[in-house]
Amino acid sequence: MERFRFLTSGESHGKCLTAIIEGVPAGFRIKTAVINEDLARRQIGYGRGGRMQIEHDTVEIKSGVRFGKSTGAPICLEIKNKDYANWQDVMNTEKQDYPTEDAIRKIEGKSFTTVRPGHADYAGFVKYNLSDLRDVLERSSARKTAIEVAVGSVAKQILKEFGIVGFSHVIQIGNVKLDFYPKTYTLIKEKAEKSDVRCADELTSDRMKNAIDEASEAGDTLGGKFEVIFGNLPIGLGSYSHWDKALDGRLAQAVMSIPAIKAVEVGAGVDAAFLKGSQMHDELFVKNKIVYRNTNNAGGLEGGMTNGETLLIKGTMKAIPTMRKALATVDIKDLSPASAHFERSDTCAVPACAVVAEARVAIILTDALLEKIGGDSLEEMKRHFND
Ligand code: EPS
Repeated sequence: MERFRFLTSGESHGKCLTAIIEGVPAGFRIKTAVINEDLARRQIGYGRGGRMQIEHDTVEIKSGVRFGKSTGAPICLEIKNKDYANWQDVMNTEKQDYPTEDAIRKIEGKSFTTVRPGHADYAGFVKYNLSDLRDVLERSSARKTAIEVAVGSVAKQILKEFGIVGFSHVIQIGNVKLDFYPKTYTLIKEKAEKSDVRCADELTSDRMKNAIDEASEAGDTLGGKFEVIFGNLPIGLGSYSHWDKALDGRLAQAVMSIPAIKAVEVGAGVDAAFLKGSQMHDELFVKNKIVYRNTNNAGGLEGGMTNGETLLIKGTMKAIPTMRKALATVDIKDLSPASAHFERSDTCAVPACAVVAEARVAIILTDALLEKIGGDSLEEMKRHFND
């Protein structure tokens, strides 16, 4: 069974972020410029912190692609952290036997022991038996989602060959909700791409930005909600035959494991609780031998499989736990009461998170497509797809 899978490595302020993707069949056009566009989309977003001014994320394809086309070999991607220039002493991978006084000052300056409630700090410190929470922060940071977006961009380039396309948009920040959706998905996409909070309505975008400003002034942070939409999916990706083959479960895991996600919904999602069977289920009709439906409460998934309708996934992100308004916590040095650690962070990262979720969904869909149609080359996949 063909699989599209990947591993990443890299710390927030380390040298670079790396991914190795396995399972890209030969013959696909993989464009660096397209990956870089997606990386830039992740960086945009009102409410982001100072780091986004330092980084201009660009990818280097290091293997698995020749003359712009995949060869079937593993693809290695790398994004350099520009900020590493300022962290070389702190993030050095080698043990320094005689560190300079300057290096010691820098390392101590970046060490911390006051747990941030809501972050990975406390459980990470206990689990890995660490003494400096810097070691937890560096890998648990959402910085690693940059390389995941690069992997997702490769997946999107594969899906596009089969006409499968998708996007993401923000539907809530704090208590500001998108109430009026533009009529078509094309319009939602166009408008969301133009908004610096990825929201498809200008007035709502402005209200979202005001909410971010207010939170920022108060030293607070904001969460929200986004939607990922993919269309033109063939029927039958995923399966009802076993729990781990169900596509809804695989998509939920992919979105749920993005840092700070607290809920994932498919189609009507949590509103399904309020709907009677007669209101919830999408009736089928036929015209000219083509089956169609007028509603999509199922969000494109029935029985853990794509059903030919548009895939609709929502994600809820909690407010970022690194806050100027310090919460009560403990110091792990001596378990004394303390104020939580603060360092440069974002006030709101929901727009960026939407782009990350779009990438994760694309990865799962590519895996499921390969699983269904198989093939070691684009040509072979196309033959299987059209059969
Ligand atoms: C991020 C980079 C980080 C943070 C953010 C996401 O940069 P720095 O820590 O250097 O400011 O802006 O990470 C977090 C908020 C977090 O809690 O991990 C990025 O590239 O997305």
